[in-house]
Amino acid sequence: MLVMGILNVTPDSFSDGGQFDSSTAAVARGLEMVAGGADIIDIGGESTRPGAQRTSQEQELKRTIPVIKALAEQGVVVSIDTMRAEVARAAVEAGATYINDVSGGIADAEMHRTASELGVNYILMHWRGHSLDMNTKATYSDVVAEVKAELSQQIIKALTAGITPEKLLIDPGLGFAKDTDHNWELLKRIDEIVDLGYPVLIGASRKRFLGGDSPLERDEATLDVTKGLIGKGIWGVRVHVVAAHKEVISHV
Ligand code: PMM
Repeated sequence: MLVMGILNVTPDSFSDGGQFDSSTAAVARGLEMVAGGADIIDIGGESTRPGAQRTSQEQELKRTIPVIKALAEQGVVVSIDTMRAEVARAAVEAGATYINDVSGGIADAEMHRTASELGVNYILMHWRGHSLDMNTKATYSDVVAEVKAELSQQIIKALTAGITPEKLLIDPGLGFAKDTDHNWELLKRIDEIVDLGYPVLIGASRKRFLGGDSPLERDEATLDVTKGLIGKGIWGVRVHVVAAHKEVISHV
């Protein structure tokens, strides 16, 4: 199981509290995660926490590109966390080799074509709408079956746009238009998502469904989720605290 370290270069990120909103600090944090064993660093310039307003494309580029360039130059495997095709393109030109699109291609009609043209890895996440009102879309009769069906639809679109199956990864999108019970049900029945046949990434780190009053109180619970995923054919976990996850995974 790979460990993807989260590097949110956003002043309003719910978990970093804006601590790493300058490029220099962000690069240092990225290198620290690499030293801790991170296989990939996922760099995002737009907050997707529930209720968040959108960030402008210009702002997103300004926050992420210098950090991507600096880390890629040092040989770090970089992923760009963006829903915008133009940001993805600039990030890949700066050295990113993964596009992590939390909207799975829904937010930007050009995304799948762009990812296909760039020929990089594309992480397609389950998504039902922007963060501002996504909680109103958390209605399912069978969350796993519906997430699976909606992921399948986007997978077909991605493949039709020319993304090759070898470059495609999927993510059930914990916390995105899902309430607490939905997230736990997805984790419990994660094998059904793995059955889709693509590498699966899981992002549970510090999310509200884990309980606790603040994100920093959720690190133990995040580790427990990762422990529970071991042996289930999961490709990677997207986490804030890299070294502890590496440790847990290596002890299997
Ligand atoms: N979660 C967040 C942002 N990007 N990307 C993927 N692939 N999966 C996720 O679950 C995911 C993501 C929101 O969490 P953060 O604000 O801690 O980055």
